[in-house]
Amino acid sequence: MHDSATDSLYFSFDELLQLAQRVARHVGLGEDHARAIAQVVVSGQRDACGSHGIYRILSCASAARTGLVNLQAQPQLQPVQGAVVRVDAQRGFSPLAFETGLPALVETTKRLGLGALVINQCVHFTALWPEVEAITAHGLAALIMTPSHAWVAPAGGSKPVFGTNPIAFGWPRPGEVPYVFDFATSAIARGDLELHRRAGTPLPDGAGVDENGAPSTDPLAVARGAMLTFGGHKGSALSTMVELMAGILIGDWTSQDSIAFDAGRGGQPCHGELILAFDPERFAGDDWPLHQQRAEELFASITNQGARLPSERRYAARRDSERRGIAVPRGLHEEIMALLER
Ligand code: NDP
Ligand code: PYC
Repeated sequence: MHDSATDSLYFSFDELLQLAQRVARHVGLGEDHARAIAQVVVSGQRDACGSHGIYRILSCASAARTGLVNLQAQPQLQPVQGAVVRVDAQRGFSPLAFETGLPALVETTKRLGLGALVINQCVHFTALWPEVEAITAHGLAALIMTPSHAWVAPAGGSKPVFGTNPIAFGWPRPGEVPYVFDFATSAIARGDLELHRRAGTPLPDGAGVDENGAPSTDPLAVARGAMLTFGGHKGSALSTMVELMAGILIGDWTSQDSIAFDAGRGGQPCHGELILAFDPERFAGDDWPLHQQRAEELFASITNQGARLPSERRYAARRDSERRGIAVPRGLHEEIMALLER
């Protein structure tokens, strides 16, 4: 269906899933990768996540063409060591590596109360909330972080050191969608900078500096200069933590290593990811249902005053998509179809 008011086409989840899978296979990805990637980017489009929806299939295709991604990688699940489940992604895309490690993460977390899934050497271009939701679906809380490419300057500096380094958190709720937040520690995500560049629109104030360190809202100037963290020194410290915990701690690359490996080829970041899971029944003990109710009271004290919970916009978009189909801007759809001709 085409809506001329929004110039968007509307698809069912399965239609869009098949299109994304076709593109992924067309650029040379194996069947399992194509399925796992399509699931994530179509979920993003369904939830109106502009920077990490179906648009990302374009990033996936261009990354595949750099030759830096192992398109047939079979993620290797390593023997579990204590609370640490490790998957070597073999330089393939991350969604299949996450799927490979999830069952062992859930089992380990339920056994020990706390579990870590370490993914090494994955090429990463997706949002983190689909992984958070996959963990909260098991009644567990989740905390996830990952580096990216060094595009972001530390507070007080003007040279890129950090990636856009997202942090995501999820809390399971009885009979409800989970409480989830998921954001870049940069003022805006790189995906949003790209969308501004494509649309020819300025960045918000505070998003970045040009090559001379002067504040700029020009996406191209900021791409040549540096993006900035959100919240000044606070975002800068959180971003440093992501480099340490999801890079150095797990024996993997930092955002600086990732961009050095890319060497100007314009591919997607390659590094590790740290996924922590917590079993509330082990932490809170037999009184967990009581404490879970206290969490609900906390959420109510936020929403009762008109404030919203993170992910509420996303869940509302999901409901809309389920009702009337998933909207894809016509121009973006044309670009995706053109990929199939190349
Ligand atoms: P946003 O700033 O769009 O949103 C951040 C979070 O805050 C969301 O959970 C959002 O919920 C919530 N939120 C927004 N406004 C409000 C509000 N007024 N009240 C309460 N909560 C609110 O995220 P970013 O642009 O920083 O990141 C977008 C995506 O990019 C993320 O999914 C992230 O994982 C991904 N990303 C991935 C990277 C990678 O290396 N793989 C790197 C950087 C980013 P809601 O969605 O409902 O608005
Ligand atoms: O939007 O910053 C971003 C991003 C980096 C890698 C994937 N998404």
